[in-house]
Amino acid sequence: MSEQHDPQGHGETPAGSSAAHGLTRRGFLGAAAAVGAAGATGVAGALLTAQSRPAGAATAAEDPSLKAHVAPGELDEYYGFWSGGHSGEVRVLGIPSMRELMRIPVFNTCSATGWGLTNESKHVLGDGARFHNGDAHHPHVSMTDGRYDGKYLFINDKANTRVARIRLDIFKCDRITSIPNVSAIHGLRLQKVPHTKYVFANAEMPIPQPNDGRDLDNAQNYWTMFNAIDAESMEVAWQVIVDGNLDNTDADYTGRYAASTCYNSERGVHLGDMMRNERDWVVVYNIPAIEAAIQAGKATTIGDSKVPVLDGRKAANLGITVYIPVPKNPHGLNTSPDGRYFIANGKLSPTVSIIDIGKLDDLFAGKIEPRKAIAAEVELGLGPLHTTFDGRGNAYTTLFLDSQVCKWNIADAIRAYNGEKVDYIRQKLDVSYQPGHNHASLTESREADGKWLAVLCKFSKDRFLNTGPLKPENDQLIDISGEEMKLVHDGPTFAEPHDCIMVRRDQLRPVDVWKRDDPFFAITRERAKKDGITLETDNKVIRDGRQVRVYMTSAAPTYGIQEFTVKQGDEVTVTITNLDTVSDLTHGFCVVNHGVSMEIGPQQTASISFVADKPGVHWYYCNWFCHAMHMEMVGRMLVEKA
Ligand code: K7E
Ligand code: CUA
Ligand code: CA
Repeated sequence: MSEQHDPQGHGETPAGSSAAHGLTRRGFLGAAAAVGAAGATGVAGALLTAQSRPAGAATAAEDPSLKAHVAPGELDEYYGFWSGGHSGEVRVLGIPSMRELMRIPVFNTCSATGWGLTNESKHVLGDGARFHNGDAHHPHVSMTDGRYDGKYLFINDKANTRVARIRLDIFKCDRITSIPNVSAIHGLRLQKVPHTKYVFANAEMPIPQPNDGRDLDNAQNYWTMFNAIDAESMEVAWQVIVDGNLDNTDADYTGRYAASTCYNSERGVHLGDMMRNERDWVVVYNIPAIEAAIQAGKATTIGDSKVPVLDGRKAANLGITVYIPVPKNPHGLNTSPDGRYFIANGKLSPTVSIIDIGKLDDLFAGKIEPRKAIAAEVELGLGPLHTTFDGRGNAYTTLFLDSQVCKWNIADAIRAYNGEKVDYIRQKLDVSYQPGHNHASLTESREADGKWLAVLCKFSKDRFLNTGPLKPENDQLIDISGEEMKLVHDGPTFAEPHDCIMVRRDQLRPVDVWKRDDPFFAITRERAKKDGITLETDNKVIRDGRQVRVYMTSAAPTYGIQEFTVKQGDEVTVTITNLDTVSDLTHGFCVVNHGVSMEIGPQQTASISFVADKPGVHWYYCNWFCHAMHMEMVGRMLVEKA
């Protein structure tokens, strides 16, 4: 197996500007070992960890992977929420076991739960129900006073320009908002303080505005926007037009600032154009100034959209944005948990830029030049993409091209930048391979606890059994509780968790059984009410022209209605209320040969609509294993010839 850099891995490297060209990974490690003692020890340790597992009985000191072992029946310390990339879903993992606990369908269609098929999920999907794909990158948990409050998880859809909310009491997506006037929502983070009032979302791709066929080939008239979505109503609160494009974003711990990286200050449309400038920038948004400008009537609207839009381009001079030049095509943007810094990750530059949040007031007041807000700009290695934190003053940055995580000390980096002779790099750990995001436990909150670090590697290559041309990605878990990072687990994943977030298990309060008045199925309850149905007791068929509404209950192992008759061509809606109150007693409803499938959890009401287009006998059955007589939980739909 080749140790050369992947050709894919080099897609973003500017020709001729990288020292990595022609250098093998092994070669680079040799070079790094010669550079710093701390780095060299780390690398050697990493190689040992990765290559030689002690045989037979071992202690946690000898085999760090034992620390991640969660015995059968024991519970994990953390919930991990993993984005599902272009599979469009969210996955729930236990940490440190890395056991997959659940999948939450969001922008995809789910054969098991009926997401995208049921009436309730179609209602959530709204306009977007016509899409059957999504590209979910950035999962983030709502906060109060800079701590995870366990209420919601938000996630973006780059593919179809949406933002979704998942309720963390039921682990279901309850709202999806399509963002107008923009294209491809990428970076997403939440206001941390005083609470998550806004979901901040970057639109990545510049487009003409309105995008109605004008200016098709005039890229100098393409623009993009920074978006704020109200976390409770899920309405778009406002949008800010910016120069360049937008990649990742984060918010501060005062509630006043958010910042985004821009890699395409050139506003180029081709790869070469986007890499012309030595520096792009970080855009900083002044949230109170934005709210004041809207109050002062400075916003406009675009096309049919009612969302207030402010002009945050440099030339507009509204005092709502500043542009801080940083090298070159930066990617990740991460706020340190002490609230002091925004860190922009250089990607095509081997550096990270540390922005002093304490200087932003002066910057917006025009008292200092933008570059004066840079506290330090230090070199870490090749292809820095994302940074995470342990709450003890250290940062961990993924080096995509070097296939490493670099642990470095923020205070020492600033001292070194100011001329002191200090080594700010603590360790470089080899990961397998080409890491994108990394994420330490509780890192986006004031409570960053420096225990576990997940590193989401884009390539697994030879780490797992060969699955043909398409290989899994590799999510590695690293113990960061000590001085030295220790690799403890390799976790193969399917396309493509970009990012994850870990929250302490006591920070979530999921329910066991649905509440009968849950708003998730309010639309169905309303319809039943109009039909004069009591969902908890009635088993009835209502005919309304060509529409047939079948209401039934379920209790293991029977449906309240075991046969119903319709006419060919009828539009049938089956609504089932699960009377079982026992935890984990989920029923399903699947009609053979009709593409009909759904989950009905304990005390849930779920409904699904379809056309009975084939005369004959069509069995329906329960497809969630519920009882010793689960196989017998069946019924017949009799369809009379038209
Ligand atoms: Cu893949 Cu956060 Cu969308 Cu970086 S992003 S890797
Ligand atoms: Cu009900 Cu299986
Ligand atoms: Ca650029």
